Amino acid sequence: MTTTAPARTTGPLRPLELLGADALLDADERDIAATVRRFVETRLAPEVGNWFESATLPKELAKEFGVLGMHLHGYGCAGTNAVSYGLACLELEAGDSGFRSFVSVQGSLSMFSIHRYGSDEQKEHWLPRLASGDAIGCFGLTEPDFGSNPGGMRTRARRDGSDWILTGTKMWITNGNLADVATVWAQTDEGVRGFVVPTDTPGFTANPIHRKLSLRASVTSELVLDNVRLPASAELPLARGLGAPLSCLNEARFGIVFGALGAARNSLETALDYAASREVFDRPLAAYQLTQEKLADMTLELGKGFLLALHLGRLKDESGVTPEQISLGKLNNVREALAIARECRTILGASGITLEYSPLRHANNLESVLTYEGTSEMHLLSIGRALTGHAAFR
Ligand code: TGC
Ligand code: FAD
Repeated sequence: MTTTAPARTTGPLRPLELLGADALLDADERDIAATVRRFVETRLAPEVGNWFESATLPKELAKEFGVLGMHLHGYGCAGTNAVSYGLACLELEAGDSGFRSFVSVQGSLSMFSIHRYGSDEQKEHWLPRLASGDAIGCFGLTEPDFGSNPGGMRTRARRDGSDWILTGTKMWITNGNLADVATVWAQTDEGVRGFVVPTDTPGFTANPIHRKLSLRASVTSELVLDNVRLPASAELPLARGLGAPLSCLNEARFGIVFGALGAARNSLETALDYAASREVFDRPLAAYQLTQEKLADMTLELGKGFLLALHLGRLKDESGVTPEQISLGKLNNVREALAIARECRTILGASGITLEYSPLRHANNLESVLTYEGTSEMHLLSIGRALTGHAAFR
């Protein structure tokens, strides 16, 4: 059989076009990505600089995203494949990591925890309204003294008759001040358990964390649980031990594997456009070899990251993906996205330090993405354990 090689292109091309990324997706996947991309470009991108500057994210956006819990089945969720969910995360994070974070926490942490571990009553009550954005959820695992090591958590749930009483503090909780419901993880006499806590329960307080330099278009909070009394029905009946919250993290980390590439792609497209129009020493910046080396190297890393994300997505859809495989993707793609966003900022010169251009905003955001959902060090150790059989966490 003979095949004809596609004609050589002399450009200009967008970075993922050069890779031929679209040819690896089916029609539904391309449609979902295009729909989310249009929403980001028309509704979110014009406002993101203002939201970042004023450190806000309007609560009303929840009803507009249209992708909350899209990869879950039933209860008003779309039931798409994992690759489609990943592509939606990529397009959202091309706008800002804060948008992807909102969707990750709502769909992969709050909704997934209830979907996987909840009772029928909890699912029927919360999932449809979380899917539509009529309710907002958050996920409280991290504590002030226990981030990388959540197994040390001090938040305690004790029984009082058939009720539970929760006491403790959760820290760095995305959407904490916007949330109607919090999934809270606590230590009990029988090990770690999860609880579905309506945020208007007496004793529950959310305090916003101010003066962030990163992920400013996202609400981050401290949750204080001061003798919060809950009925027995608030416990997630199927969640037993630390493995339950950690399994939710796999879902959110998977979204980040794709999502971080959105921040990188948008930074690179911004730098390409700038380099094309900016004249230095009487010629476009794009025409210099040093600039082209930067652009080519970044395009290569973006493309490799996309192939890795797609590989993990296909594995997840076909046979499942292990936590260590997700660690490979999260570690690489966030690390490379951050390097790309920083390098793009250099191409923009002084203009790159303002909110007029996205790369430095993306780089600042990616500092959080590098830390949350398992720091780079945790993912290195997770890969190290898989390779050697030795756990070097402690
Ligand atoms: P270890 O002894 O290894 O494990 C305890 C139990 O959990 C199981 N397990 C997992 N299960 C499912 N998925 C995973 N990824 C799992 N990792 C471990 C394990 O098999 C065991 O089960 P069992 O039945 O034998 O008891 O636990 P360890 O205490 O040694 O800790 C391991 C370590 C360090 C990898 C883990 O604690 C960890 O992942 N730390 C990082 C914490 C983290 O990522 N926190 C994220 C909080 S949420 C967030 O950041 C949201 S950001 C907003 C956004 O997403 O946009
Ligand atoms: P630490 O665990 O104190 O780590 C500090 C440094 O020590 C890191 O570099 C770490 O890698 C390193 N380190 C730790 N242990 C080891 C070791 N064994 N060997 C070598 N190095 C080590 N959490 C939630 O539960 N829900 C949320 O919604 C949420 N949203 C977040 C939003 C933002 C914007 C941020 C920044 C964080 C959020 N987090 C959330 C918390 C996040 O998951 C934690 O910040 C993260 O897990 C790291 O914990 P830590 O900040 O306490 O750092």
